[in-house]
Amino acid sequence: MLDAPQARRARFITFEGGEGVGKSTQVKRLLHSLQQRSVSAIRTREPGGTPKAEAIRSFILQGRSESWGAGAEAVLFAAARYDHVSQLIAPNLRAGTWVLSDRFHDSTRAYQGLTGGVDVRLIEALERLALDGNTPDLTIMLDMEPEAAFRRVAERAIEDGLALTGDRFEKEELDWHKRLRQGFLAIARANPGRCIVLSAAQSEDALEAAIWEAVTTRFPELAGMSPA
Ligand code: Z5A
Repeated sequence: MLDAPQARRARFITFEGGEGVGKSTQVKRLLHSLQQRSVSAIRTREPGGTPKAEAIRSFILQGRSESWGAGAEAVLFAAARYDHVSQLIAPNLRAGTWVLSDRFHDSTRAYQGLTGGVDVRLIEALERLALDGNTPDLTIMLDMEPEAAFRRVAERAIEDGLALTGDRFEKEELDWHKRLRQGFLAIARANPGRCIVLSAAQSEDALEAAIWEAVTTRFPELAGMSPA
């Protein structure tokens, strides 16, 4: 049972950026750093994180909603997020557990909104409903040239012995990914109190250290905790 002060300290951190920039890698590393300091924390992802949201993830990433258009897909991502927030994120934060999410609402803003052309009023209305006040305390935007990120994804596919087929977003043209990158950077500029942009074009260890510095600067209560 967690005491009340710990419950008040639980933080919600999201990782955003294009494909292959290293979000999943760094979410796992930050989770490890927090747990080493006995901070109660979980990692999750979007779309997904709960059984219902994972079902919506499969539907979208298999391309089954592609012909519906970006507006309907924004609604689908929001439906997944509604379940994810209400069933997993909010209860954990209330219980004093930190939540780290691999993508969250900024992905809808960037993919469906700024790149997909969906009206900002729809994006904002969906966001209000799905988040229900659970805005991230900190968003770490990992930024790098899409060409270099693609090489990483290709190398990962070779290492895993998989054909590089890609999901439906990975198949978009390079120019589209460059616009997506600018979209994420615009979101960060518009939300300087919440977002921090870090170069993803550095080693995993160097990026992990930069993220830890950003997290401990934002949440000084962590700075004095030594790893077990
Ligand atoms: N989407 C949307 O449109 N709207 C929304 O609201 C939401 C999502 C929530 C989900 O895909 C798709 O849904 C996504 C946006 C859309 N589009 N796509 N594609 P996903 O979750 O399957 O894919 P992703 O989020 O793009 O993840 P990813 O491709 O797995 O990339 P990553 O998590 O950023 O990278 P990684 O897996 O940590 O690393 C990739 C490889 O690089 C791997 O082999 C690592 O070992 C390597 N790596 C990682 N860091 C480094 C460094 N620093 N140096 C060298 N190599 C590294």
